[in-house]
Amino acid sequence: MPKVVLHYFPVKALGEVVRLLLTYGDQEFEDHRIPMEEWPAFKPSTPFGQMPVLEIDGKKYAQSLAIARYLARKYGLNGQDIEEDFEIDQNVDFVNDIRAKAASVQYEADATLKEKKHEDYSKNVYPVLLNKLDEIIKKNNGHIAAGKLTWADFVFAGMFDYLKSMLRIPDLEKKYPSFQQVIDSVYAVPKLKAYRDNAPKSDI
Ligand SMILES: N[C@@H](CCC(=O)N[C@@H](CS)C(=O)NCC(=O)O)C(=O)O
Repeated sequence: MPKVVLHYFPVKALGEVVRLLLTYGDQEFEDHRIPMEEWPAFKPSTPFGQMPVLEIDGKKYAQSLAIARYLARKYGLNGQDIEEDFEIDQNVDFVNDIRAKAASVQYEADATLKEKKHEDYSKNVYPVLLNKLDEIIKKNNGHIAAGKLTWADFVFAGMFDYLKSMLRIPDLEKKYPSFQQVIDSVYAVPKLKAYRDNAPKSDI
């Protein structure tokens, strides 16, 4: 077996999808959780100055979605043809757009502007995006794409708590039961449920 290390912060956020996919693929890995204080020293060794970074026998793989797509191909969680692959990529990009919108508020340095932006997006932006996602999932049998379990569901399940926290909607899955369906479809896989039950707890 290759030596596999996942470098990420001690949270789920953008790293969890990689942890979930490695677990799904029965790949043993070192879950290297780097505390914020140690990050400045580690940062220059990463390909883009960011994490997650997956290291396989010393080769570094960066960008969470590229890593997820790569592992999905290894473990059979991609589409069955280029049409399905396209739909998965498209809908993952949409999920990522929602995350990026919320992150643009979360990481706004000006506190007044941050609150203004949050108010505006909560009223005018998030509902449109979340309703659209709800519609997509309903059309896809409780999945993000292709009407079946794919790596797109892993992306969503992995980042869900992070997304919820940035949107400031703690009961998001109650407002949108379809979102819970996607998460449930991932953790219905026994090894993923076991992974979640034993993973270090984090709010995001
Ligand atoms: N597009 C990148 C974004 C990665 C990213 O934003 N990582 C954040 C943590 S979630 C990070 O490394 N922040 C520390 C920094 O930029 O110094 C991906 O999807 O992997």
